[in-house]
Amino acid sequence: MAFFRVKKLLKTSVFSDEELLDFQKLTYLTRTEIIKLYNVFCSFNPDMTDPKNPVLPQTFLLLMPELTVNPFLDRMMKVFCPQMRFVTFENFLDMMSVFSEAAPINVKTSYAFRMYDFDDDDMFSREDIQELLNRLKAHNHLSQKDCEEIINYVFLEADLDTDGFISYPEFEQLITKSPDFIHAFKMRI
Ligand SMILES: [Ca+2]
Ligand SMILES: [Ca+2]
Repeated sequence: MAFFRVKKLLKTSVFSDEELLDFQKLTYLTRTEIIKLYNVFCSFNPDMTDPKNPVLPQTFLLLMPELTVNPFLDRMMKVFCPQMRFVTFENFLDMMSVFSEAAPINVKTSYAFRMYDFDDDDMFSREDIQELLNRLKAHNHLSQKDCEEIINYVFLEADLDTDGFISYPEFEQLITKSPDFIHAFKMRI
């Protein structure tokens, strides 16, 4: 199922061709996707004080079909909406760009690292992986023993310098070995 079912006209008079081109350069989205996402964003009645960059309360993300049940929604908000309580259209485009089919693996990997580094210390600890698994547990029925085995396996595979943490370069290496992980980092527009 497509992320949005919007049948509005794929037109906007808000942006000039040049501005749309700028958005295309700054994202991995096509012109059509950008206009479609703008129409979706506006359909939630945002604050249009600046019509080129409307603003919605962050709770708007909860209304999106693929996000309501996402166990990492708080982390997505943290990473993509740094001003916290609000989501601007530009924040929304950045987020949808990273989750788009066209975003390269290295970009997805970098955002995945930020999202799953729960204590924001730029390293994956055993606690970060435990938190990741806790959030997935509800879906996968993992026991604590399963979690410990997974954590041990991840560290055996990824912690190349055996310092007890997975650094970003180690995470990148892990992703090249297990590209499936990053497939979850996708949403249809
Ligand atoms: Ca961490
Ligand atoms: Ca390490």
